[in-house]
This record gives sequence, structure tokens and C-alpha cells, in this order.
Amino acid sequence: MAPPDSPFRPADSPDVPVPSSRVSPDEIRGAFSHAMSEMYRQEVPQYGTLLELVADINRRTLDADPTLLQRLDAEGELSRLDVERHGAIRVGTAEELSTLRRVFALMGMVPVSYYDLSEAGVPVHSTAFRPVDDEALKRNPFRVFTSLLRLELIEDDALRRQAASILARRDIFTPGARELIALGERQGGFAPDQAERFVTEILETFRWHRDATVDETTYRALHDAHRLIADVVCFRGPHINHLTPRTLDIDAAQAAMPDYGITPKAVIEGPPQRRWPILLRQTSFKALEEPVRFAADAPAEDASEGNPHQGSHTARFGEIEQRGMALTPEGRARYDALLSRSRQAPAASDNLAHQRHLSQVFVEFPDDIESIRREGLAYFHYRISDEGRQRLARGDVAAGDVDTLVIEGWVDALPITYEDFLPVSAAGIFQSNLGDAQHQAYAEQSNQAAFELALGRPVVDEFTLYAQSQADSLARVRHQLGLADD
Ligand code: OOG
Ligand code: NI
Repeated sequence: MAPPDSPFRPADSPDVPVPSSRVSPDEIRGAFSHAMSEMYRQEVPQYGTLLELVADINRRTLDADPTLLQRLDAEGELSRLDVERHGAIRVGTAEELSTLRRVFALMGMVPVSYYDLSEAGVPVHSTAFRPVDDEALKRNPFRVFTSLLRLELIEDDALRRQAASILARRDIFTPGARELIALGERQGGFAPDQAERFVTEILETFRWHRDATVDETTYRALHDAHRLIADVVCFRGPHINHLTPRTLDIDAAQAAMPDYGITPKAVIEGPPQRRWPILLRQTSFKALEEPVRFAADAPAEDASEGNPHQGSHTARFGEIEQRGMALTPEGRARYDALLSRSRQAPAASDNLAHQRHLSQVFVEFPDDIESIRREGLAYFHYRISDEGRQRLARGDVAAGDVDTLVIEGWVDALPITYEDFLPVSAAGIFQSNLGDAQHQAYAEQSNQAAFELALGRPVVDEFTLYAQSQADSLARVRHQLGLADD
């Protein structure tokens, strides 16, 4: 049994015999996400301010829009709103990435999608670890955008070898974490006290360490190759670099940031404001300059400039996001085409002008829910409507395909929330933290096969997940209406 002060309740999952009081992965993920948020609040106080801002905006938005409140409630999204966030980390080796894959699996998170950031001049490729089934997403949709450094993109041979050997010497996991990972895998889960220790030990991997593992000369050399390379290679672990709460009105949040003492990046990434939000819109504040201490063997000539070991590093920032509906490949292709058309004009430096321009370009993307659904641009959950229930009780008989059922009012169609990321936006977020000087392009192609080899398994295709979730809901509703499959 759980000790009396344990935050975990044993899950009732008779399928896993050892230990009998297994904690569900959903609960571990929830506890981990909470612990990470508390740690980041201590490390980056502006993150706490951001949480307050988002809570204020969300409260105001829901007060002003009862329909939205009702819709989020119907979709089971109201309860997850306050705990919902994503984080991001960057790792240096295949072993680090594949061990994280095992860690996240114990929290019910799997790698979804492959993102190539090298096109945007950032020497990493990435995936997002997240829960995938509808129930787990409702409980806590915590996601971690996880990037692997592509050492092969460092041109200088000697520097590349040096970076590799520095990375080979570190272990980003505590011995306790390694033991617990193996134990959790052997048992197929954790007892409450083990789960608690697991969360505590894994948190250490994401902690900020102001002591760099390298001297200043090495840091400079790696930093000059790319600022991100220094961030990944020179520290003990992959410190969490941002945690992003979900706002219901990102335009209001962006506008309110200065009132809370936060300076946002110039423009909101992603699609424009719409009546029916699609995909993902994001904004961030710039990375903080934080003091670091370099390792002792700094070159002697630096000694004349006071303490040779002090320096600073900028990596950690804040971000907020607004999530809309998940698009089908067809919808996504239209989004990508419109976004790239919007980027042909010179970039606007203020957000209002940027949003005006985007909105003009995006008039071509339907903004009423029935057109979006009928044209197959987004994914939906189908549910029997209140009306449908009453008709069934009266003995009425439903017939027809899904469109007919929706039109005749038997079935409600609720858009499925987008749970993933957008590479162009991610590049914009990375870039806003790299300073304008670093806009290099990499000739190297994207390399999903190499990424998956490092990860130790293929990534899951996001479209397959949304399509399956939609198909499941449709099958369920047809069954409830006494109909054969579509
Ligand atoms: C990740 C940036 C991508 C997002 O929200 O698109 C990201 C990073 O800076 O490590 O988090
Ligand atoms: Ni992010």
C-alpha cells in the first residue's frame, strides 16, 4: 500500500501482477509534470509570472464566452487546462535519447512525429514524447519536445571529435534513475513508493546546473560553431529550456505580457486568429542571460579580466501556446501552402501587422466548422447528440452515413485538439533565442532513419493517431445508434 503521505493512489490494473498496487503511467506523468513545473518556477521566476498571466487570461476568456466554456467541457478539456503544458530539452547522444524514450514510456509517453530543424539552420532533429490515447490525453497531455544534436553538422573535424568525447564522458541520469528505469521495465510499472522515487530521480536529469563541464575556451569554440551546440555539450544534463502553458486567447496574452513585465518575441508563430482555431499558435519571451562557472582549466590569459571562471549562458526561456483543431493531411497541406505564401512578403515587425497580413492570406481556409468537416480538413470526434438520445428513447431509427447523421442532428461533431508541433513555428521559437547573427543553413538532408536508429524505435505518425481516434468515435456512435459500420 502507499505510505499515508504518498501522492499516488494505486491503480486498479489487475493485468499487471507485480507489484500489485501499480501506479498508472498517467499518474506518474501528472506527478512528473507537476514536479517539473515547480522546479522551473524556482529556476526561472518569470515562468511563474507567465503561469499567472495565462490563468488570468483563461479565466477572463471563459467568463466572456460561455459557448467556449461549454464546448471545452463537452470535449473533456476543461479539467486538463490548468495542468496542460509542454517542455523542451536537447540531448547529445543516441544513448541519452534512447534512455529518455524508456523513461517517458514509463510515464505513458511515446515519440510522435519527426521534426527536421536543420532546414531552419538549427543542427538538431526532434520528436515529441506524449500520451496518445484519448483517456490519457484527457488526464494530462504533458509533452516533451526532445531534440538530438546532429554532431555531423559540425564542420570542424577536431571540434566535432572534441564535442563527441565530452558527451561520451557524461551521464545525464543518476544511478538511482538508472536502477528505477530497469526496475519499472522489469515489473511493468511501479508501486507507489517506487513511483515517487522515480519522479524525484528523473527530475535531476532536467535540472539546471550553473557549473559548465568545460573550460571557457571550449565553450567559446562550441558556441561559435552554433550556440545550441554549446548548450547541449557544455553542461551536465539537458536542462529543461522552457515549459509552456496553454492559453485560450494568445492574442490577449501577447498583448498583456508587457503589463506583467515580460517582453514577448515580435510575432505570434503559426496560423492567424480565427473563429475556429486550427493547429497551434505560439509566442515566447527571450532566453535569459544566466551566470555560469566554467571548469577550472581556463586559459591563463583570461585571469587578467578578474575571475576567469565566470561567464553567462542564454538558453532558457518562456513560451505560451494556444491549441486549435488537428488538421488532416489535406488540411495541413493547405495550411503549409498558405503559410509559405504569407512568408513571401517581408516579415512584419509588429504582431498586429503580421496578424493582419496572415488573416488576409488565410481567408482561403474555411472558417466555419461544417465546411471544415465536410471538406475533410480537420479531424473530429463524433458523439451522439442530446437530440439523438431523445429520438432513440422515442424509438426513432437513425440511418445514413456520417454526414447525414450530422445534418439530421443525430450526431455532434467536435474538433479534435492538435497535440503536436509545427516545424516552422519551432524553428521560429529556436531562432528567436539564437540572436539574429546565427542564421546559417545546413546542406544536410533530414534523416529520420538515423534519428529512429538513435531513438531505438520508429516514431509514431501523428495523422494515424488522429484518424484512429476519429474512426473509433465514429464506430462507437454508430454502434450506439444500432447502425452497421460506415
Ligand atoms: C524546442 C523548440 C520547439 C516548440 O514549442 O515548437 C518547441 C527547443 O528550443 O528546444 O518547443
Ligand atoms: Ni515549445
